[in-house]
Amino acid sequence: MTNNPSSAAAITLVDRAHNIRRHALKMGQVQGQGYVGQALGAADLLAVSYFHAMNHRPEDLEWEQRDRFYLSIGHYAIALYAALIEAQIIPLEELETYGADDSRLPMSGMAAYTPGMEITGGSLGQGLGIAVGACLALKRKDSASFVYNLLSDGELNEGSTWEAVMSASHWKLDNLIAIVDVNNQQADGYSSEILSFEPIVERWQSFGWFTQRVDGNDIDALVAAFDAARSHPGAQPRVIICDTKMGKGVPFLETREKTHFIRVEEHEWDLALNNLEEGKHQ
Ligand SMILES: Cc1ncc(C[n+]2csc(CCOP(=O)(O)OP(=O)(O)O)c2C)c(N)n1
Ligand SMILES: [Mg+2]
Repeated sequence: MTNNPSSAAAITLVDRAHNIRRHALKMGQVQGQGYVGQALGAADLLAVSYFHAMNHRPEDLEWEQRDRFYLSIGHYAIALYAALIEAQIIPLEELETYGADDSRLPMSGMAAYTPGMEITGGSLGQGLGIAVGACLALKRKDSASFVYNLLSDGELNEGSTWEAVMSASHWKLDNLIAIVDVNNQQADGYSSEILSFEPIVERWQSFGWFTQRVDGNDIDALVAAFDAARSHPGAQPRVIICDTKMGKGVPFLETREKTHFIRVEEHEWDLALNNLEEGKHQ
């Protein structure tokens, strides 16, 4: 972030990720259900994106030189809202409106409603293509901005994703950084069993991308990968494949089966929030 308030200077990325998880759980609690497992799993990569990697100005969302964050997976909106709340782009108290009529935080993300949300995702497999178009436009404007595109392992089942993968290297889009959240889950079961995405590194490499694979819940590994993606000298797009754990930080959600969309019982929300706090102090 370019505006780093001095009071926030001591907040570490681990703290940021923790706060993102807490905001997401609190939003989930409002509805009693949701895509909470994804938010817990992706919190670390969101913390590194918003508080380490990206140049952006929370007080000036239209700043032309900003790096863009394109959320391809509309159902991950709760995760993005949590990051936007942590970045003070959305006020903390607004999380109480999550999923309500007229809220700026609908359960499935809508860019027109939510400050800081750059694209409307939801129809899987579209986000990377949108990012390719944006990267081409930025290059034509001689912009130095990067586009970060978060997509899911389920989106690797979509042919349109691979069309975009191929186009990005054809156009030598070295301003494009794709982040793939490999949680090995999708709506109908394990991603690896529904349509295997392996060998994932070799596949992206074979399409001409600078490819890294990291533990997506390891902040230090993420920082190193995001830095390397940005500074890589090759005229090629970059991808960071992040292996994440659904429900990360809340043990009883980490081990729950079928976590694509979860209902959490009323008494379990406080337990989940307590578990998260306890985990922080271990
Ligand atoms: C083109 C399209 N097909 C189907 C869906 C329905 N759908 C919504 S989320 C989802 C699962 C996608 O996999 P992933 O994003 O990896 O799931 P998660 O990790 O969140 O469980 C599906 C099939 C959709 N949104 N778009
Ligand atoms: Mg998935």
